[in-house]
Amino acid sequence: MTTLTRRIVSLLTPRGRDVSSNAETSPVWSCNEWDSLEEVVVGVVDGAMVPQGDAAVDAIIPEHAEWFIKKYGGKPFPEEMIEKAGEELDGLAKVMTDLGITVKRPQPFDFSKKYTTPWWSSRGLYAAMPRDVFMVFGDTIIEAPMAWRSRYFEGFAFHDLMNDYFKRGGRWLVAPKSTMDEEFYDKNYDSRVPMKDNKKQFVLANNEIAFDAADFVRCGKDVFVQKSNVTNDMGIEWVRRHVDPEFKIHEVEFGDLHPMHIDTTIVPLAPGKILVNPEWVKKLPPIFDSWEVLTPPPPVISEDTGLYFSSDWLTLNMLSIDEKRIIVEEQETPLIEALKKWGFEPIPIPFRNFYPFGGSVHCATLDVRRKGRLESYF
Ligand code: ABU
Repeated sequence: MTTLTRRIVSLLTPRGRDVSSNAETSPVWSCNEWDSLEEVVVGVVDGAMVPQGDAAVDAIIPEHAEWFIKKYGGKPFPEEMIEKAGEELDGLAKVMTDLGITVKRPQPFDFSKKYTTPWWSSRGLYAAMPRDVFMVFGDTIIEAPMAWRSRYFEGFAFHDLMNDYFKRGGRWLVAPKSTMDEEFYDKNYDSRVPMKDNKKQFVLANNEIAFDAADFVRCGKDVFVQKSNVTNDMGIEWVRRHVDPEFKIHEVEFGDLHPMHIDTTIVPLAPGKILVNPEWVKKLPPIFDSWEVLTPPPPVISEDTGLYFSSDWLTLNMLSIDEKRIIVEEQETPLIEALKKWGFEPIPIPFRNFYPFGGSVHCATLDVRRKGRLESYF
């Protein structure tokens, strides 16, 4: 697009802005999950705390993990777990640095410090999962309000980075915080009865804005979001109203009965190629009709895989370096073989010790800059 055309487009678009005009110059630019990665934030587990159950935490804790929360809730994660997961995060950072990608890490932050709002008190969680807190739409970083009390101030652990992106020309939009008071959570929600009258139930009342960024997945101009135990209707509507009008937000629903984050449910890997969770996705919305749907083998998990804050499907929580290369956990060998068969080039790394913190490689990262343009793939 020439400068003159850009200028005309910017005069014509409803908010007077051409999103793509900053694609070359902004430190922030990412429109999908697969364009060539140039800069990424990798989380840290230093000082990670186990959350003290609030209703939204309780809503997603698997029964087999309740003992862990009872034992450690409100206390630091055991030192050995932090050490091993920290080594894996450093390894992930090194793999990407060696690939020529700029890697940034969050600043030290004291998550053990108790804080008090007018409604409740809590301690923090961690800065392990930048994906949960931030998402990038073109040249704009959106900071999510979150829905766990232990994550109320989590964004601040990344503010040195965000301030720097802002100073260098990036746009940074912060969603309004909710009170997270008693009314914010639905008192009648019972995680053992996640369906009522054929309708999925969620722990969040819809009285204030709530979303985690990881409930959104980007395919250029089309962005997909699910309602979950951390994302409500008001949160989705806030994003819809505040992103540039080029982005279309599609709400989707799948079969996960305790949903929290969409990045183990549908995983777009390249234009026209999407990996889907076979347990939860029986049918994709018609917009994907022209896309190739890839069905992965079951995850590799053993008795000692401590999945305390997630489903069994962290296997799908991968990070694309580009349309071919994908970073994937090294023990997920059936998936690695399937990816090769489909023409991808998996890059296996050890990441098992990170699983007990609730995510894998996708959760642990935020792709701040990818090459490419804002396009429609449908
Ligand atoms: N934060 C990713 C976890 C999603 C899942 O439990 O499958």
